[in-house]
Amino acid sequence: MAQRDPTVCIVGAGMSGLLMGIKLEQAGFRDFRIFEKAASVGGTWRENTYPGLTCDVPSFFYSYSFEPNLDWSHRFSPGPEIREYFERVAEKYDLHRRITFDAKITSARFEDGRWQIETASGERSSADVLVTACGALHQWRYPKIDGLESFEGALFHSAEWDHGVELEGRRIGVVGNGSSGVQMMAPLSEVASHLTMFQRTAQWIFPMGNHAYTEAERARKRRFPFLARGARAYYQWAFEALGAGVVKPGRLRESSARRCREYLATVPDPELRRKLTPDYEPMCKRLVLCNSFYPTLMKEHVDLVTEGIERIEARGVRTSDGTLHELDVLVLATGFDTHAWGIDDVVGPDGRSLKEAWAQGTRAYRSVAMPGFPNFFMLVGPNSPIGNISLIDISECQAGYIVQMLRQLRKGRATAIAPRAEATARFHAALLEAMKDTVWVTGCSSWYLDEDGVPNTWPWTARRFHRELRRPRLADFELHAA
Ligand code: N01
Repeated sequence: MAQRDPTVCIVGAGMSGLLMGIKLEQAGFRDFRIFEKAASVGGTWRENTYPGLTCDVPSFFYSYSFEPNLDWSHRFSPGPEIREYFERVAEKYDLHRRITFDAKITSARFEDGRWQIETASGERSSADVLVTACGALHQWRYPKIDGLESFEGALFHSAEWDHGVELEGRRIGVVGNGSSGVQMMAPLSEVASHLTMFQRTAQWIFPMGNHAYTEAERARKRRFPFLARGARAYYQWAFEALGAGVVKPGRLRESSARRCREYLATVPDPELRRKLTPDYEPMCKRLVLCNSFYPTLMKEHVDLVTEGIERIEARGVRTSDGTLHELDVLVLATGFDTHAWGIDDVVGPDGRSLKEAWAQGTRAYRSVAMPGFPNFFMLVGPNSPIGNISLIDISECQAGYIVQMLRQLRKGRATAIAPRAEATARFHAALLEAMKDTVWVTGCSSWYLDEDGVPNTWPWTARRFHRELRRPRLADFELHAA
């Protein structure tokens, strides 16, 4: 069969889409295009701009391995700095010429041996290979609360921050205490005349300071880049050990849980402490790393409200005890639909859609491919290790794997490749078995769980993920020639 470079369509110019572009360039695949729904790169770091936004993975680890930033300002650097990093990388690798902005792909159908792609504006194109790089946090979730539309103050989701709204001296309410809600509390308390957090479920907090690197520390890393590489290696080791260690029963899970409990015990007011005490195990939900949240809640003008929200009214939030909490600004830090996979309509050659294939629960072959969907690959697909470790590292692993699959197409070994159904079922069965004793299924609701309560994460170590994706096992794939 003739050798030919496949054409590739990448969906999304966030962290993983940019990475895929770079990896394709480096492997000599020049015929690719990135479609981005918005007008600039950066994905979640473009969309999330709330006060106090940081990444909960240390910056030296949350950066591409081949493109270290020697000059991070903090251990957990602020969101705008991370966004600038991705913009710089896109510039450096000259990716803009490959990106079509304001082009949301709404449908992708495998017909006549190619992916036929359509954008929201009706533009059509086709490619041999479709790679989704849409991330897990791109579709924000509005809560279903009665009267939401009747609020007369400013109302917005944490991922859609309205910077035109004056915060100084206003009464601000925050619904939700995940990482987003928790991170924004300290900066909002600096400006609000009154700040109220509406908490539905208490959250475990792991105390973790956010060290600001001094000018001397930064200068040293600029001068001796191996120090930055060392910092990356250290954080990778520490967070991967922590990430894997807390998932399964064992000493690390116990000691991390103890750390959370001890930290909670430092809250002096017994009533506040009671409200903050979760009724499930630490780490069952994604761990929130923060050491400014408890001190913020202790401030005079900050309240933690645990009565359920009955409804939203013109002047504020009415809770189940009948109290009306009057507000000028209401922030919905209510998270994301983490089971929305980017494109509404992906249809394989037999007319079956991805939605139908996932009707009994999302699954994939080792997080990157799907049986019945040839030449279709995913970055940060189902069961990627999305715990408290670097998704960049994970995406690099997946992108490397996808490049190897594309080499099979280039060599002319096949025109269409998809994983075998049995191999995927085997992988998924092992995954479900390994999920059984994970901390995620110990009795809490979290964005890790699907509708059936199955975690959408990776139950094993990051090292195992690296191992399983180092080289494709071609026997697990069906290779079709035209
Ligand atoms: O969202 P969440 P998040 N009434 O789903 C509550 C990452 N991250 O945006 O626990 C009342 O964790 C809900 O309550 P409950 C990070 O990985 C990325 O905070 O379901 N409350 C919960 O408290 C993180 O883990 C960035 O009872 C309602 C909260 O809303 C992930 O994103 C920044 C409610 C949602 O918490 C998600 O964090 C920060 C209702 N009707 C975090 N509905 C980046 O920018 C929901 N809640 C990259």
